[in-house]
Amino acid sequence: MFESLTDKLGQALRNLRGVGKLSEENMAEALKEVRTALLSADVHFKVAREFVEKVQQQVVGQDVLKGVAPGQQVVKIIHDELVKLLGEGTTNLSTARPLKVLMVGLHGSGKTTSTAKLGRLLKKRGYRPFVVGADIYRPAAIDQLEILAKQEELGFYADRNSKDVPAIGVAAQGAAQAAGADCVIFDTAGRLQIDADLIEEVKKLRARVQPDEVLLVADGALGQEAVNVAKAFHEALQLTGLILTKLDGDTRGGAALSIKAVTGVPIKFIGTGEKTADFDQFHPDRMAQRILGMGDVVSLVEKAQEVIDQKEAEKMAEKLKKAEFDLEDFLAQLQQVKKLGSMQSVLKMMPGMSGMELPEGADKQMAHTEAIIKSMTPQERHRPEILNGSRRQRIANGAGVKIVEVNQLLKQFQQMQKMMKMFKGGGAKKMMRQMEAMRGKGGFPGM
Ligand SMILES: Nc1nc2c(ncn2[C@@H]2O[C@H](COP(=O)(O)OP(=O)(O)OP(=O)(O)O)[C@@H](O)[C@H]2O)c(=O)[nH]1
Ligand SMILES: [Mg+2]
Repeated sequence: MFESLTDKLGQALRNLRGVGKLSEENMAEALKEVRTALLSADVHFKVAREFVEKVQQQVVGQDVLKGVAPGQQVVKIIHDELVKLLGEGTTNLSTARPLKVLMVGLHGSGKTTSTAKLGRLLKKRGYRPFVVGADIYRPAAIDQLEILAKQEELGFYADRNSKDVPAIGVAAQGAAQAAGADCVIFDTAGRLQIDADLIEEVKKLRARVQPDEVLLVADGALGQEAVNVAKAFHEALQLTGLILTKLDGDTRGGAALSIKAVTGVPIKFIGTGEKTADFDQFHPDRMAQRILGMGDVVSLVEKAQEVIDQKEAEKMAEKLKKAEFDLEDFLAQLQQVKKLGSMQSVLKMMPGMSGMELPEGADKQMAHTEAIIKSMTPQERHRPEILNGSRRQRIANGAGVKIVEVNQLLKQFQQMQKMMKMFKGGGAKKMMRQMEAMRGKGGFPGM
């Protein structure tokens, strides 16, 4: 459901390329796309609005980090805001002992499976868990739980003859205590839709067993409907947490964001498959990455922050402004880009670009450029105009390339220098035209 967010973000953020400072104007469109994407992914309009406002506050006025595209920097900010939003409230389970957990949710959301999964997990954490089949409407549900309990070696209680759910709850607690269990998990019945009878029944059970946790088991693939369900359950039962199931497969976890934002109930666990082992404590940062679908943009930005020396970058910018930028500086820039990995791997980490192929041999071209500059003497790098035919041949031999490549590089560099001088002389418009003209010709790799 968040695929569209990824695509739209990718598009909107691509338009930010070349922007030096993130401003209200140049961000407006991108943020509008973020909002639209959130809305179309069934996020409540208030949540979407507040979220975008928060991101905007952080983004506007930030200098663009050297070495990352402004769009990527925005992705990082969106990511961090998502983590904050998803992570508010504790995602830890109550530490009470004995621990009593009530599982509620719609039909087929994964209550019975999650009951066994949670039992298994708590057993690993040193508890002696006991699971209770309190679904009196489907005998098969009780059998299902019993099989899972056997398989995971958990205590088990059910009363197949009783229709009195609260009484079953009380009897189960007695049985659990007698068996020396210190954790009881109640699996309850679901309905196709939330209805008054179901809520009434669970409310009574809740009153009788006084659980430490009331966990709503919600199908992660549901959209807006999941939010309504969660709201209704929360109003009736004061939920203490959520278990989002079926986050394996294509689900992007959009429901997670909506439910969490609307109800304020923290997500505590996620189900990622049919097996009892497919169950994890919830991690806001992983979920944020999943919702964004931004591959590794976030780590790319972090890497760039680490790798690219801010001071160094400022010095470069100053040189560029004064038109003192020479091939030596250019080489240093190339090497900075290289620290991020190959051009293709850098591209892969960018939103919307992962499928894009660099023109054949872009990395090779970059390597050639580097080799050419390295074959020059410091004097030549500083004053390329002294490079006559024989020097160029020597450099080509040294770099293992053809002399035309050396000529090409020098020509492009000359054009760039011209532009820098124009810029220095205030001919910004003229420079823009020049740049437009150059764009078609490939320009410098890595610039
Ligand atoms: N892929 C996947 N399937 C799951 C997950 N959790 C549960 N299921 C499957 O979803 C189906 C329903 O799961 P149950 O645990 O029976 O759901 P329930 O909420 O107890 O259903 P009722 O008792 O009928 O209300 C089963 O086929 C489970 O195997 C999950 O995290 N991933
Ligand atoms: Mg069930």
